[in-house]
Amino acid sequence: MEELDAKSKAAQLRAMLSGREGERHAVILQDFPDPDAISCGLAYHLLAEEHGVHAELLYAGRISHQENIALINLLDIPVREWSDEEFAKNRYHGSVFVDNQGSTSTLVERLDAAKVPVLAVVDHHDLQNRLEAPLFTDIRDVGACASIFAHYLAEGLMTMRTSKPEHRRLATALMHGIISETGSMIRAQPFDFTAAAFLQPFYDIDLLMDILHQRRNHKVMEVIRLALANRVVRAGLCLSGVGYLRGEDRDAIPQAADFLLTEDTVHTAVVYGVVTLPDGGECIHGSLRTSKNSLGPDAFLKDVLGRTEHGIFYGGGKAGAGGFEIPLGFLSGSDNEELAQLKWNAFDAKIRRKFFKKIGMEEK
Ligand SMILES: [Mn+2]
Repeated sequence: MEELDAKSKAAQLRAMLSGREGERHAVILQDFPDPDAISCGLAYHLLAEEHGVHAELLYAGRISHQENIALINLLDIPVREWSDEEFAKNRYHGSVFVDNQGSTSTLVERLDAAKVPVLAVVDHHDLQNRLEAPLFTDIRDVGACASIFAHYLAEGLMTMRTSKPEHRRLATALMHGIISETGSMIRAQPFDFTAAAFLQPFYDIDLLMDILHQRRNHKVMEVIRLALANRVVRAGLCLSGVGYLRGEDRDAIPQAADFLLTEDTVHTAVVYGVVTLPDGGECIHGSLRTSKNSLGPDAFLKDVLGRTEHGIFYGGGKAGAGGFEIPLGFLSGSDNEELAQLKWNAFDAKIRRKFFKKIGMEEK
C-alpha cells in the first residue's frame, strides 16, 4: 500500500513539474531551517532542474546551528535569507513548502500579498490547514521529510548516479536529514530505513562524518548551562526558560531541550527564550522534546498554548518533538534592564503555569 501510494505521489509530482520549463519557484523553508528541511529543499532544487525549472531555497529567520552551517558549506547548498525585493516584480511563478506547511514561516503572508500561488507541499508534520489548495500535496506521518524525497528518487523521479558530485551531495544531505530528524534512526520507521537503504550507495561517508561532528560553540554551551540552572522538573516534565537570546543563537534552544531530555527522571523537556528578530521585534521561541510515546507534541502544544487572535496556533509538532513561537507584539523591543527583567519574569511565569496546569501540577 505504502509503495503504491509512493508511486502515485512521485508520478503526481513529475506531472506537476512537467511543462513548466523556464519557471522560477520559491522553496520555502521554516524560519529556522533544520537539516531535514534543507535537504528537502536541495532535493526539490535538483528535481526541478531536471524539468528546466529554477528553484530557490528561501527562509526568513536564521541558520545558526553549527551542524546546519557545516551542512550548507560542505555540500554547497544554494540557500539564502529572504530579502525585501524578493517577491516583487512577479519574480516567482509559484511557491513550494518542504518540511513545513507555512505555520513555521513568516513568508506566507508575503507570498500571499505578492500573489505567488502555492504549487506543492511535502511534509511529515500533522496537517496544519494553513495553505490554500496546493496543486500537489504529500503529507505523510513518517520520521523524516527527507525520506519522502528519497522515495521520489527511488521511484525514478531522477536517475541517481554515483559519478555525479551533485547527486552524491544530495544523497549525503538527505541521509543527514534522516539521521538528525529520527534521533540517529532510533525514532525511524520502516519508510525511513528503506529511504536510507536507497541513499546508501550514493552518500559520501567522509562528508557525512564531517557534518555530524561539528562541535558546539560557546553560546550554545552557555544556553545549555542556563537551561540546566533554570530547570524545574515536575512529574517528569522539565521546563526551563533561558531568557533573552540573539536571533543567531536561537538554535541553542532545541539543543538545550535535547540535553535536558537526557536526565533520567525527565520524559519531556521544554526550553524557551525571548529571541530578538531581525526587524527588532521579539518573539518567544520554545522547543519540546519527549520520549513519552503517549504524549503527542502537536496536540499537547496546541492545547497548552492555544492560538493567536487570527486563529493560528502558537505551536505544533510531530512525533517526539515540537516547537512554538509567541510574538511579543507591543511588548517587543529593547527596554532598560529592570523592565526587561520584569517582562521576562511575567512571560516565564505564564508559560510555566500553563504547562504545569496541563499536567495537573500547578505551582504554588
Ligand atoms: Mn522534518
